[in-house]
Amino acid sequence: MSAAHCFSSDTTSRWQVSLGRQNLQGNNSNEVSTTVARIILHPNYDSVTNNNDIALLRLSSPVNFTDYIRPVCLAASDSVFSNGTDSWVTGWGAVKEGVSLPFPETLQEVELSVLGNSQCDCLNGVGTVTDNMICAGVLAGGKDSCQGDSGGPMVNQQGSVWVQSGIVSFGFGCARPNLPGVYSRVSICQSWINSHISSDKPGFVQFTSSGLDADSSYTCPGPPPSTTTSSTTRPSTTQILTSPARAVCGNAPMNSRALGDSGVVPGGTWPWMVSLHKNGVYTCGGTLIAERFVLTSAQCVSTSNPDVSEWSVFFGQHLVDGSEEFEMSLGVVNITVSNMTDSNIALLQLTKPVSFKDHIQPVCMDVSASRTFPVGSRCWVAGWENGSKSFSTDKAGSGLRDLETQVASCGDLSDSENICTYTMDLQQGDQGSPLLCKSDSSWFQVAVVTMSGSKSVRADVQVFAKTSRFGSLLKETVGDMPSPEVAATGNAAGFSISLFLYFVVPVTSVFLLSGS
Ligand code: 4AZ
Repeated sequence: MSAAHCFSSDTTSRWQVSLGRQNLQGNNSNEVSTTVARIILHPNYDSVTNNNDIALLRLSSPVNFTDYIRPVCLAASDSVFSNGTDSWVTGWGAVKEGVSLPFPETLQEVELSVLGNSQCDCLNGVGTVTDNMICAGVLAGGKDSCQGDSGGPMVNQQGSVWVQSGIVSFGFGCARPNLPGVYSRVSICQSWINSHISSDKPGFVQFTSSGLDADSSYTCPGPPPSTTTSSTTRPSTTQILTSPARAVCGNAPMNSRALGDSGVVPGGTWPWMVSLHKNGVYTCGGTLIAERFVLTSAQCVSTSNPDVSEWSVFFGQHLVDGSEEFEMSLGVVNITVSNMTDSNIALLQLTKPVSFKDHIQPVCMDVSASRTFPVGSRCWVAGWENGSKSFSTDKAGSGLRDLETQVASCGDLSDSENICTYTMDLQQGDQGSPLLCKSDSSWFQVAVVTMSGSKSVRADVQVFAKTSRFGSLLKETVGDMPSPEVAATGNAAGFSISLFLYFVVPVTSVFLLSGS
């Protein structure tokens, strides 16, 4: 049993399962390895919400049980895990955010307490935790599962028997205070698991917790935690562009996106989003990066000699909820395309400068590559997923959407050239859209979505070329760019014990951004 998000498909050929293993490096005298005959992903697994994040692997041949290799019991459907239930999580994942387990990568364990679903949902952002999930952690932070622990178990002891209650699934960062980790709830899946195993079914055990479950009466205290600056915490910042003063970038005064928010976005949320139309047809997303420049993917302009007269740029999208209304549009006088080896960008120079308002603002560009976006940082992609459809006469549900993700480790790939995130369901219409991450109090566009085939780190990780790669072209073409508001904010980092998944993962596999 593992997590569905560990698998990009049900293709078994590159997978191997190791059992009885203690270290990932060196010899393990008790180890047995086997290949996989079938990968069964939960049919209702949702990669956006992580709901039903469970998979079953049928091994190619039965394994013999030893003192080192034994099956765990599974929590039966009528199990109860009350707030505070003692739990253990094991794995070979990162020992804290962005820090992998040191040589020889010995299996780690951490003791955590179950946290009730209502409280966990309040803490992680209302709507993130479903009944198919179970949470555990310590509110003070410092102990958690982390990247690479996914698919591994959370177990609870009842008498002399260990019962698996959860599968490591997701969390915001690792070991941060008040952000408990989220696990797939095994007990909910009893009938689904049994339906795929005909003989030698797992041992389901009813787990019962003593004591009252305080969670059933829990309600969120105050407003849910917000990761973005809202107009209530900062005065509205309408920038007037009188030279020589530089405009401020990366301010989104109307943005109230909170942790876990993904989907159709209210007007003004991402004030730098523009939509690019070629001969009147929606073609790509783009971003306003200066009063006269828009950034998009080179693939959107495709031809080497683009005709500027075909293009128009729409600003101030979606001010009226539920309809596609734009504040205004402008033409293009010049298109500059970068000339690097894999991903490329295009810069569209506008016919006249745009005046910034609360809902029309430039995003920050890290031209000098001085910003870091550590593993676990929350980032968003905003875009019009199936663009051309969105701009048809059918206006229902056709607005700008966004997807939340987290920065993941790029493995062996250069961190200065690339940024890696957990896989999102990107569509063709997202081409040219930004990957947006906050640094201090400003929003930065860290990458442009392109639909080209891409490198891979792990099956659940997407690689983007950092926009800072194009720093010199940006400076040359755009000149002085708006700069972020100066702010000093500290970053708290906790310690977590490390865990990683049970399988020896092929470290490189070809990953293609979905272009369907
Ligand atoms: C991960 O990326 C991951 N703190 C797993 C668990 C948690 C965070 C990240 C929970 O595999």
